[in-house]
Amino acid sequence: MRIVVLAGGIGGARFLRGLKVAAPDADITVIGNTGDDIHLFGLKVCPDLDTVMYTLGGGINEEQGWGRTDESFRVKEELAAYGVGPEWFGLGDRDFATHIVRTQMLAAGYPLSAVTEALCERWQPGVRLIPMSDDRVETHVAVELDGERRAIHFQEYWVRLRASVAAEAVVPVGAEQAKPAPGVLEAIAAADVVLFPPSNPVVSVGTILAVPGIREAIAEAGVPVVGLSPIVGDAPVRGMADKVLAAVGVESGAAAVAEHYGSGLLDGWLVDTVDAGVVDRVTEAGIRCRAVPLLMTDEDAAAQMAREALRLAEEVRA
Ligand code: FO1
Repeated sequence: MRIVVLAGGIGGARFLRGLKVAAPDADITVIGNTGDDIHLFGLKVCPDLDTVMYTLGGGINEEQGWGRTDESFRVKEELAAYGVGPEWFGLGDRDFATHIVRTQMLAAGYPLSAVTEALCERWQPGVRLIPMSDDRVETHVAVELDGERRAIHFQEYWVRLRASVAAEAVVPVGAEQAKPAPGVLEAIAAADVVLFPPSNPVVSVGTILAVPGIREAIAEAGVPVVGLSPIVGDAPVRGMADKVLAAVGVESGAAAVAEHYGSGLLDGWLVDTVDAGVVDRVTEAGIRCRAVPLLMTDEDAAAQMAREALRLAEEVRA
């Protein structure tokens, strides 16, 4: 079975770890969000690609969900001693090596997709990880700070401000001109099922879908497209989905997110058991819906969620 997954960071990576257990023989292609990418200290940092790569390759810091295990911050301390920031973004020494290799390869002329493939040779994530695009796309968030409207990088919104101010708009800068990376459209066309993990529907899955051609390829693939709600009750399981959903005028709820994707894209939707009450609303929107436990407390729970998603895909197909 060929499965295509559109993944953001922590939620996407943990779901993928479960999917590998649930479907050990499947051929899994992950289309990774690169809107969170940031240039720091002259280096290109790709948080979502790295989170997927480290999580599936056994190198992730499990408590944080991002960055390397057994990490130290000597380089960051030295940079700070020179007065070189930003001090709010935690790049560890081991993680730095990844960004140095990536930046060196990009400077040598390799596209991000080839660089990601090369990095994955070390990590052996057991999936094919492709960035959504080789072109630069950067998610910016419009906020009001000190009485002034400003557009800031998504990482500044999330890591420095901890999403403490309202997001007035979310813009994937560069997405309109971006092309899907080599292999993205081919993987979608060859897929038996497409899955949206419980990743952020605006700044993760939404950014991938904003690359011209990707949404259309999924809608036209003629295979089941099944998603899992990142909202349980009325709050995101992690992250700031509620804040960025408000920016695009969508209420923070499992049904509203399904409607936001829409029946033109989504065939099936899993909500948590606490949201069983919205199953009828989602069904009325033309999307087959089930309520199952959706908290990825451990790998078994993530595997069970993946099984439920694949089961719903089969129901849709039948
Ligand atoms: N998240 C934080 O909350 N604080 C950090 O200092 C931080 C640094 C960081 C460095 C590398 C990396 O790959 C991820 C990092 N993250 C950090 C996670 C990241 O900000 C977001 O969780 C994702 O971009 C959202 O998917």
